[in-house]
Amino acid sequence: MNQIIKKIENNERLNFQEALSLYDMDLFTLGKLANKKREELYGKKSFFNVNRHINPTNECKDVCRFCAFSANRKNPNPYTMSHEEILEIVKNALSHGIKEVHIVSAHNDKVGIDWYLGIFKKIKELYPALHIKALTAAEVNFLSESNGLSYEEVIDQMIENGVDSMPGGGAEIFDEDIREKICKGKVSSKNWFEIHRLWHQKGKKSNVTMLFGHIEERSHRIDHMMRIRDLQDETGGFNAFIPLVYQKENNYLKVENFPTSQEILKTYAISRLVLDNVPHIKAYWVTSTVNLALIAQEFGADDLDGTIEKESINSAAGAKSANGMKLDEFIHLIKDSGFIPVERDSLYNELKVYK
Ligand code: V47
Repeated sequence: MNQIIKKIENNERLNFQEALSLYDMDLFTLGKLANKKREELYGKKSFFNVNRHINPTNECKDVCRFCAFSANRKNPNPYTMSHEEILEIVKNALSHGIKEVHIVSAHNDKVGIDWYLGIFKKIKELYPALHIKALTAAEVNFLSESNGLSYEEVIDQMIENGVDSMPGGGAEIFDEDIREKICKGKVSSKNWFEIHRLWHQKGKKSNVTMLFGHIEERSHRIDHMMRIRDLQDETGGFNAFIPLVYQKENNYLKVENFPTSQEILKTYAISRLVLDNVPHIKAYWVTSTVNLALIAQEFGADDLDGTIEKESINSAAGAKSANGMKLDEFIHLIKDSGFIPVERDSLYNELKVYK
C-alpha cells in the first residue's frame, strides 16, 4: 500500500490492480489522499449551478431493470409534455435565475425526432443565453436507430437545434455482462463511447455517470473508470464524473446489499484519484443524500450539481429529491460544511463566489 501512496503523491497514474486495492485502504487515509488532490485543484471551492431538470416524457420502448421512471406496470402513469408545457416550465424557471436546463427523456417511439429536436430549437429561439444540456447517449442511440440516422447525423442535428452539452446518463456500468443483466438492449458501452467521442470531436463537452451499488462489484467500477480515463486521454471532452448511488424502490432489479456510506465515500475518493484527467467529481446529492454529498466534499468531490427544481428519475426510485433545493439553502449548507460555494455555469466558468 505504501508503494501506491507514493505513486499518488508523485502524481503517477494508477493501474487497474492498484486502483482496485484502494478499496482496501482505510477510509481516512484514502479520503486524505483524495482531498489533497481536490485541494490542489480547487482549494475549498465547491461548485454548483442554478439549473432546472426537465424530463419531457416517461414513455419508453426499453425496460432497464433499475429504472422506476419509465411508464410500465410499476409506474402506470405515462406522460408526454407538449412543447408549450415545456416552454412554460422554462419561462418559470428563468424567473428563479436558472442558467441551465437539463433535459432527459425516455425513449418514446410515438413522438418522432422532430418532437425531441423541436424542444431545443424553441427554447434556444426564445432564450439564446440559456445553456441546454440534453440527450444522453442512450437517447442519441435511440434516435439514430429509430430514424435510420448515423450518430454523427443525430449529433449534427442536436447542435443545429441548440443543444450545448450532453449529460452523462446512460453510462450505467460499462462491463458488458452486468449491462446485459441490468439494461439489456440499451446503447452498448462501445457505442456510448463512440457517441461521446463524436460529440467531443465537434468541440463540445459532456459528462459521464456511473450507476453503482446494485449487482456490480468493485472491479466493475474500476473498469468503468479506466474506460473513461482512456477516452478522456484521447478527447479531453469530459467535464465531470458523476457516481450515481443506486436507488432501490419501484423497479425490477432485486438488490439486497446496498453500499454503506463508507463504500460510497471510498468510491468518490477513488474516482478522484483514478480519473486524474477529468476535472470535476460531482457528488450528485439526489442519489447520495444531501448530508453525504456534503461530506463527499472532503473525499474528492468538488461539485454538488445544482438546485434542480424538480427531479423525476431518481425520486421515482425512492430519492428525496422531487422538489430540488432552494438556492439559499444550498449556499448555507455548503458554507456550513466549511466550503466556499461557487455558482458556476455549465462549462465551469465561475459566476459568483459566496464568501
Ligand atoms: O442514466 C435511473 C440513473 C441517470 C436509477 O450529466 C438511477 O450532469 C439511481 O444521468 N437509481 C440519469 N440512478 C441522470 C443523469 C444525471 C444526473 C445528474 C447530472 C447529470 C449530468 C446526469 O439516472 C440514468 C441512470 O443511470 N438512474 N434509475 C436508480 N434507480
